[in-house]
Amino acid sequence: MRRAPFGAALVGTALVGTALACGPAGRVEDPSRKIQATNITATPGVELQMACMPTGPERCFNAIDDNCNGVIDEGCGVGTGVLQFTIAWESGADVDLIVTDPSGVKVYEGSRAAPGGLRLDKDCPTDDGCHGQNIENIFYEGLEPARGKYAVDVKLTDLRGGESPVKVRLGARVGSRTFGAEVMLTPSDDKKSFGFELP
Ligand SMILES: [Ca+2]
Ligand SMILES: [Ca+2]
Repeated sequence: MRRAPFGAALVGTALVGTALACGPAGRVEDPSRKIQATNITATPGVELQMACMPTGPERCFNAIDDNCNGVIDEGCGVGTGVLQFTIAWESGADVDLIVTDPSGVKVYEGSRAAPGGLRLDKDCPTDDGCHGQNIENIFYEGLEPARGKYAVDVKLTDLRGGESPVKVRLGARVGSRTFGAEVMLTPSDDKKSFGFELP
C-alpha cells in the first residue's frame, strides 16, 4: 500500500528534475535576465517608476525607454548594455550624473571610465553628437558586471542663471528591465540618489 505512492512521488520528482535541467539548455538564454536589481533605495523626492508604460516609438535623448524594450534611447548613438544610467533635462543648467560601482570607483565627467567597466559616453551639451540636447549616459558594455552595491547620483552643479528647480529625468536599465524617475534639483537641494545591489 505504501510503495505505490512513494514510487509515484519518485517518478514525479525525477520528471520535474529532468524538465528543469533541460529547459535552459534547449533555448538561447538572454544573459541580461540573470542581472536583477535588489535592495533598491532612493533619497526622499526620488519616486522610482518600476513599471514601464509604452508610449510609442523610441524617442532620442529623453532618458526614457519609450517603447519598453528594456533599452533607453536605443538607435540614438547612446551607449547601452546590461547596465545603463541616463539623465536628460531641458534647462541650460549643468547637471551631472555620477555612478559609483561596488569597488567604490566613481564614473562621472571628471573620470569617464572605471576599471570595472562602467563608462560615461555622453556628457552633453559639451560633447558632439547630442544635437543640442542635455544628456549624460553611463553604461556597462560587458555581460558580467561586478556584483555588489551601486549608487547613482544626480547632481545640480551649476544653475547657470536658469530657472530653479531643474527637472531632470533619470532612466536606469538593470538587466532586462528599465525604471525611471523625475527628480527636482535646486541650489539648496542639489543632489538626489538611488542605489541598488546586484546579488
Ligand atoms: Ca527603448
Ligand atoms: Ca527614449
